[in-house]
Amino acid sequence: MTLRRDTICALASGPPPAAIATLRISGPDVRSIIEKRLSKPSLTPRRATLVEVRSDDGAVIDEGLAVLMPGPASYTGEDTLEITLHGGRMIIELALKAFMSAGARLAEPGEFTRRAFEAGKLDLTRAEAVADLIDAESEAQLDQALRQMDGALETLYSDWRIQMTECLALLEASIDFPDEEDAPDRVDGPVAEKINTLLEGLDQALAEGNITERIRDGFRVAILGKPNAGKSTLLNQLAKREAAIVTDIPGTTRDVVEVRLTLGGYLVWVSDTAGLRETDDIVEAEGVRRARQAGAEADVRIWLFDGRDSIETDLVQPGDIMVVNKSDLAAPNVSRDTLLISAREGQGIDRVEAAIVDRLSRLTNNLSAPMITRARHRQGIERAKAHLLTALEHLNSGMGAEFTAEEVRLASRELGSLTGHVETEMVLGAVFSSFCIGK
Ligand SMILES: Nc1nc2c(ncn2[C@@H]2O[C@H](COP(=O)(O)OP(=O)(O)OP(=O)(O)O)[C@@H](O)[C@H]2O)c(=O)[nH]1
Ligand SMILES: [Mg+2]
Repeated sequence: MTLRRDTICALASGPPPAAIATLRISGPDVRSIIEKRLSKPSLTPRRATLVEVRSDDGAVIDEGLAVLMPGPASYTGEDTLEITLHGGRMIIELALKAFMSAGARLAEPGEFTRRAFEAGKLDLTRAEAVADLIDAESEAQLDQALRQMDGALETLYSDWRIQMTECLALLEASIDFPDEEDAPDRVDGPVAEKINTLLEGLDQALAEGNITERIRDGFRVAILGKPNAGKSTLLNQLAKREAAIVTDIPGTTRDVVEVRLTLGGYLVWVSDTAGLRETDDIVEAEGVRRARQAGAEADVRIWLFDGRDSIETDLVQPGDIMVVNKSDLAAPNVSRDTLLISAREGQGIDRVEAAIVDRLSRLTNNLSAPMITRARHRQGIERAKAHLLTALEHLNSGMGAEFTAEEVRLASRELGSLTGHVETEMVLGAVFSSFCIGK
């Protein structure tokens, strides 16, 4: 039995009031809604037509451009109407009400894309890319989303699944024809080789995934140093606003203060931290503990020194950025790769930014597309990897091809659930509920 779908409608453009608003309707009742609520009873497919939208009592709500995209050649695969009206709150509300009284209901978050997925228009990785495209705030995020939209991840996962299927074919053959001359031994070698190649690929993707998740969620940059070095002043300069409190009292910052920036096309979270020192003050001591933690978790560390103090480098690691501050008060001799700035005067901030971007581009340089961007994918790949490792163990301990095959099958299932080829309602719900309404 095929379920008769209902018709959904939603505001697909940004929050009102705005110059214009695009409403979207998709489902079997689109044509009858057009007949009931628009001033033209039918529309030429894929052609923008000027129409009036009317409420159920016939009153004109607004006039706008409507485009009918008949299924299956539409985003959702169903008949879809997109209509652009003036972007006022009242107009949008009344228009949606008019569509609802003619048979539509309000869409849930991501429901249009979910229908596209269910109509086979895109796999789950591409559906996620749609959400990422919308959310992208930096060029690197956009690049990544576009690549995923292009099917880069889907291709990677299906290649892996094909290799797993080949493994299974070998194993099945040895199960079905056990009497063939030393059959198990003949397949063990090739199967182990295939599994090892797969594991290498999975491992590489996992290693790169750390970076790509950062591209999506933002890199972490921590400003560290002694009390009063000017860390909060530097943060405020980078943020171009007074995000953190600045005073001449050492130990002013206690909590980690984070600001979100885009630098050189990357999304970055910069955190200002408590000055590192021994202290009996329990609040400050907690601040120092958090500062150390922020430093340990950061992708890029900036060590800030007061130019009048001695420069201690015990905690500095290779790749960290060394910055000497208060150049207006003292300009000590520093090594070539140490930056000399005056945070208060706003001098040299651009060089600090450039140094951050330089570190980030080094991190992202060696990435081979395609890449994993979400924790969901990393976890799926990790589970697939665990099954493959168990498969190898079974193979090596001579457990029998059935056991090895079962693990390979489970690994393949994990990848299938990433693309949506093996569907589980839970996965679909989790993916689409993070979308915005109207998408
Ligand atoms: N002359 C001069 N003073 C600066 C400069 N940068 C910061 N200061 C001053 O140094 C003092 C401390 O600055 P903060 O930014 O609060 O220092 P901090 O490193 O955040 O200090 P804690 O939060 O205590 O760890 C303030 O009085 C700032 O105005 C600078 O470039 N030149
Ligand atoms: Mg501070």
